[in-house]
Amino acid sequence: MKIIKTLFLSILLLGFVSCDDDDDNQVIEETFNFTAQLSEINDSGANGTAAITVEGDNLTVVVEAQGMTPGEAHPQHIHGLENGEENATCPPESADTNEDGIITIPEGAPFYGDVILPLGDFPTADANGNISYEKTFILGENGNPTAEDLAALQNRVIVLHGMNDSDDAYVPTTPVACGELELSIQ
Ligand SMILES: [Cu+2]
Repeated sequence: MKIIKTLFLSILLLGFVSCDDDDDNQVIEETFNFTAQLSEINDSGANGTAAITVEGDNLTVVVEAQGMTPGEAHPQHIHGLENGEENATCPPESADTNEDGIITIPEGAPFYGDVILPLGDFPTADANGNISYEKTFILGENGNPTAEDLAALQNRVIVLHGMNDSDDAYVPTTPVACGELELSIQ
């Protein structure tokens, strides 16, 4: 009789354990990693890499770029199409609709969309034109988009801006490098 009782208790206990395993009320903060290869736009000579890690409401961005205009601040953003369901892309040369040789922000917008998150403070390229940037943003705070607003980051792109025009005047808005974010499976 004692054995049966023990057995019964064991089964009951096992039952509880497996119930715990199925508990989906637990908050599990998964980490998602995204990467982008940044390629030049507008014959800027700029290129680089970007990596984004999202853990709960923390979004950390790392940008490493070369060939940027030395000593200048370079605006950089996560861009995307409305609601994030459509995949944003980097603009092809044909995006230069007025054919003046420069794809401007609005000319690129049909491909990469609006600014979803400005990656401030914008970094200044060193004397060799290199940028090394890392910052963590809290989603839903300080005017940052929520995780919901960001939607699927693999549908977003990163755009770096800022180069000299043909008169050697620095134009901070001109897109110089772009990369489509991809989810990297760890
Ligand atoms: Cu931008």
